Order: sequence, then C-alpha cells, then structure tokens
Amino acid sequence: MTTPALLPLSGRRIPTLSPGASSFPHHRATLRLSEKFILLLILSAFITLCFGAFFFLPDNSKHKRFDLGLEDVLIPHIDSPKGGKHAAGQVVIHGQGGHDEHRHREEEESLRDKIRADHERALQEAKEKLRKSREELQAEIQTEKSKVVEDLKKKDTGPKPLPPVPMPQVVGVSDGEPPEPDVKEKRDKIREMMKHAWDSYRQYGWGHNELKPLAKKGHSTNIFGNSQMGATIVDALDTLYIMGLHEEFKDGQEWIEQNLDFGVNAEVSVFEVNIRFIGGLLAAYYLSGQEVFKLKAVQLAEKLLPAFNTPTGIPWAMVNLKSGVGRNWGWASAGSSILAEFGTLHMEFVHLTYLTGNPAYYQKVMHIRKLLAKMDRPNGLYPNYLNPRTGRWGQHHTSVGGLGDSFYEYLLKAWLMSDKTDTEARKTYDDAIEAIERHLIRKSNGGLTFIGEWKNGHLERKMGHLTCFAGGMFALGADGSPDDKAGHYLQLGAEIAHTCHESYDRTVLKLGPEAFKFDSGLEAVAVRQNEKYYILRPEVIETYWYMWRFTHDPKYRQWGWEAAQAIDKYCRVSGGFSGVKDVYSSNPTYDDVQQSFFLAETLKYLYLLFSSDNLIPLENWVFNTEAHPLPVLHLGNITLPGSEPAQR
Ligand code: DMJ
Repeated sequence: MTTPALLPLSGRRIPTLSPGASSFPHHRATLRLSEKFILLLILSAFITLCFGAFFFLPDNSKHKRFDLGLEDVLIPHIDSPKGGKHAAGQVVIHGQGGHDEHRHREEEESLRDKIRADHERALQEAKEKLRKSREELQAEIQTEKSKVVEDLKKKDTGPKPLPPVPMPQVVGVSDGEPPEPDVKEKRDKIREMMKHAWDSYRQYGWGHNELKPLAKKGHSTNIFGNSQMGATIVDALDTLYIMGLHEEFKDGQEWIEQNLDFGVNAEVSVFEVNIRFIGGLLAAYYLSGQEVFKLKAVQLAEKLLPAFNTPTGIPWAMVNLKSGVGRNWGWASAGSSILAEFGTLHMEFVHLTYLTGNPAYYQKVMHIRKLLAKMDRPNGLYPNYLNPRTGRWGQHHTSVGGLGDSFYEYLLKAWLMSDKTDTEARKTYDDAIEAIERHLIRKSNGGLTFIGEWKNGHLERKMGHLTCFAGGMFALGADGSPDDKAGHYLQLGAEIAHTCHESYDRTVLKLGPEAFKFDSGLEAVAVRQNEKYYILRPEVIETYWYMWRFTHDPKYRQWGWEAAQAIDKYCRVSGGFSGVKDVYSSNPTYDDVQQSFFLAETLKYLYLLFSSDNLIPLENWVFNTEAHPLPVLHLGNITLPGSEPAQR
C-alpha cells in the first residue's frame, strides 16, 4: 500500500510512499504457506497409514487383487528381467508357470518390502513433524526455500560474458589543476567539502542510500523503495575519481563488489535508478576501466526492463526489482507516466546497448521517441503527463522544471553523445525549445528573464530551482542551433544564469529557494513557506559551470564561490551537510538530509568550475542529468545493434 504525500525532496518527482509497505502481505503469505504445509503433512500421514494397512493384511486376503491389478499397474514401469521394459498393458507374466512365475513372486515380495520400509519412514517423519512447533516448521520451510533458491542459482551459469567492444575515447579524467593559486585554493576547499560529506556518510550511513547528518544515521526515500543499495556510494564514485580521492574510490568499489545486489524486493523509481545508479556505474566504469561497474550496471538494467511491459511501451514510473511488477505514482494525472522520467533514459540505454550488444535498450528508448513524434502537441508543447495504457496525454501542464526538465536535456545530449549524428534528436530539441521560448519564457518588470509554467493555456509566472539547469542547457545547445542562432541561445543561457543568481542573492543565506515568483511586484523571491527551502540542489551551479566553460566570464566563478561559501557556512554540520528549511531566515532549521546528488552533482560542478577545461572536456564527454559523464560514441563509425541506418 502506498501513501502519497506532497514532500518535494529530490529529483523530478514530488510525493513519497510509506517504506516497508510491502512486507505485510508477504508475512501473511508465509503463514498461509505453513498452515497449508501442516494440513498436507496430516493428509499424507493418513494416506500413508491406509496404504500401509493394506500391506499389513494377511497375504491370502489380498493376493488375488494383487495378481489382477498390481502387475497391470506396476509392470509397465519396472525393468523387465530381459533388460527391456514391458509395454503398457502388456500382461506377459499372467498364466505362465515354473521358473518365470517364481522369479516374479520374488520381485513382488521385494517390492512389497521396499514399500513397507518407505511407508514406515514416512510415518516416522510425519510424526516428528507434528511434534514440532509452528515456529520450527516455519524455519524449516524457510530453509527449504532458501535451498531451492540456492540450487537454482547454482544451476544458473551466471552472467554471460559481455562482448568486447572498443573503449570510446576516454580523455581528461584527472588532474585539471588550475594555474592560478587563488583558484587552486578554492578547488582544494571544494575537495575538502567532498571529503567531509563522504567521510561522514562513511562513518554514519555506510550502505544506506543517504545520510541524516544531524541524527548521524542512514536515510532513504521512497524513490529507492525499501532497499539499502548504497545510493550515495554509487552516485559519488565518479566525483571521487575526478577529484583524485582514490582511497575513497577503492573503498566504494569494494562495497559495490561485495554488497550491491539488485535481487531485492523493493519498488524503485525507474528514472532515479537509471540516472543515479546506471549513470553512476557507467561513468565509474568509463573513468576507471573497472569491469565490475559495467557488470553491475547491466545487471541492474535488466531489472528495469519489465517496467516497459505496458500497452504502449511507455514505462511505468516504478518497478519492483524482484517481481518486475510496475505501476505509476498515485499522484500523477490520470495514472500517467511523467515526461521527465520516461524521457530521461536515452543516454544510459544507448550505452547499455553499446556495451552489451543487446538491442533491447536502444529499441526501448527509440520506441518512446517514435511514439512521441506521432502525437499531437498542444501549442507545440509537450505535456508532462502521458498515460502508458491509452497513449494519451494527461493534464496539459508543461514545465522546463520538475516533471519536464531532463526530457529536453536528453534530446540535446542524445545528439551530442552520438557525435552529432543523431540529427532527429537535435531537430526534436530545436522544435521543443522554439515552442518553449514562444509560450513559457518572459521578461519580468524588473528585466529578469524567467521560464514560467504552462497550465491549461495559462502561464504561471513562477520558476523552480530545478528550472535553473536550463541556462546551461541553452548554452550547451547554442552551437548547432538552427538559423545561426548560437549567439541568441548563449545570451539566453546568460540571462537565466543571472536570474537564478538573483534568486540566491535576494535571500538571507545567499542560497536559492526551491521556487520563486515574478508576479505582483515580486522578483525572483519565494512567497510560500513551503517553497523557501534549499536541499543542496545543483542546478544553479551547473549553469554557472557551463556558462564558465563557454564564456570564461569570471563572474561565474565568483557566483559559484559565493554559493560554495554559503553551503559551507549554513549547511555544514559535524555529521556532513544538510538542507535548510528557510533561506530567508537568519536562523534556519535543518532538514537533516544529505542528498546523494550533493556529492554527485553540486560538489562535482563546483570542482570543475575551479579546474581547467582539460578536466572532462566537453568535446569528449556528455554529462547525464545526475552529472555522470559518459563518453561521446562515434556513431558515424559504429552500428548499434537494433539501430536503423536511416537514423545515422
Ligand atoms: C538530480 O537528481 C538530477 O539532476 C535530476 O535530473 C533532477 N534534480 C536532482 C537534483 O536536484
């Protein structure tokens, strides 16, 4: 049972579910199983008794019946003395006397002895079982079940070895030390913050998904179900690697080798698991070359595939890793799947097909793309909700922030990651952005460019922290934009970066709120209490970094440094880093969560902002939406299994 509630904590989605909800039915099933087992035992003891009584009757009272019946029944299954088998119903012994008859009697006798011994043993076992308590019986059933599972595992030949594929060009994975001493000092500070976040998690939350830095214990949210899959370890690996924290990286790798198991009975978010786990593992593989990460990514991806078993092929939002049963968030309009969730799989799935030779991954994401291409779009906009049963849009709500954001990001990045050969993706991105600019992007009275949200034909003049990533996306997509509009898009990126910086600068803590308005004289400030929190999100810093890479305007490093200092001052506690509940209060309270994306994204983008450009160069790497770098695949020279030549 799930309990939706509005708790906007992380990622693209909002509600939460009660953890452990699925354990009760399982418990009841176990009880029913043991009761059935006891009944079965009693029944089998009874049958055995009747059968045994029959054999204990005096010989002459049953001989006749045996002669007439037993051979007919048993002989077809007994090896004949001549080495062959009697054909069914072929009564070859009846009516023969002498030697054959004598031997046949002996056989019958030994068969009776065997049956007698068997039945006595069964009776004895049944008696013993009935003496046992319910708990003992349950324990026995459990042991038996585990044995069966173990046997099955042994029979399984294990994961098939993956085909060797050429490693894409992996350059600029370390160093990047900036020549300026003051910049290097800032970079060292960011590295120290990463150490503090990691060491705290290592000490208090190891193996849990996330950390509660004040309570100093593990933390998890509904996106990971009731699993303990070490989300922070997987999400942080590539940041550790890039920062040269190799001991910590090795520690994480060891945990993954020994503990990361996906056969768990947990209902997880397909999107979150894809961007954090599969993206994190693939990036760790490409950076370090360690096979274990590739294998784990593939094992996990296989567990996600049942989510695509819907009438349309649009995946469910959630899937149970063990049973493969999928469903959607209870809060989503008309049972819909979410655009930013099913539209944020492409990069990882293309890499999975590349690495495994299995066309399924590529085909699944291309199917989604084709289906979307065929659909009508109100005002050229993509609504955030799509029903996976009917293939129809849900509520007409379009946003570049939560629920929509990374769908647009992945269109652009699919093109970049294909070495700009996937022109279909580029065209889809350009068309979508053109409609967004027309309907959603406006200038406030105070001259701030913002991206609002489109709700049933009405523009809401509100922008989310999540939407701030779009500044970086516009800059990244500038080169290659149609009609030579590169300058325009770079400028748009700069304007969004400026607006988002204002949303930070107009607070007491110099940290950005979750959402801010441009209405009734308000400019880039949050109004509602439940929009004033900051949960260590990366999007604004992400945009500073892209803008830095494309312009080298020093203000982006300056703005990034302001944010880093504010995080260190207001979010740092002895047990790690925590989000804060009100960025307009000089005395904020903590939310007591160190989000895994703080290590994956926020600190990584900050570190790159103070590194030289040869660390993870953008010509060779494309970041997934969780800031996990994946190498460009030169798809002009490679044929992906399942791809059609027309797409290249
Ligand atoms: C991250 O998990 C990803 O960036 C995702 O795409 C949305 N936002 C969160 C962090 O805010």
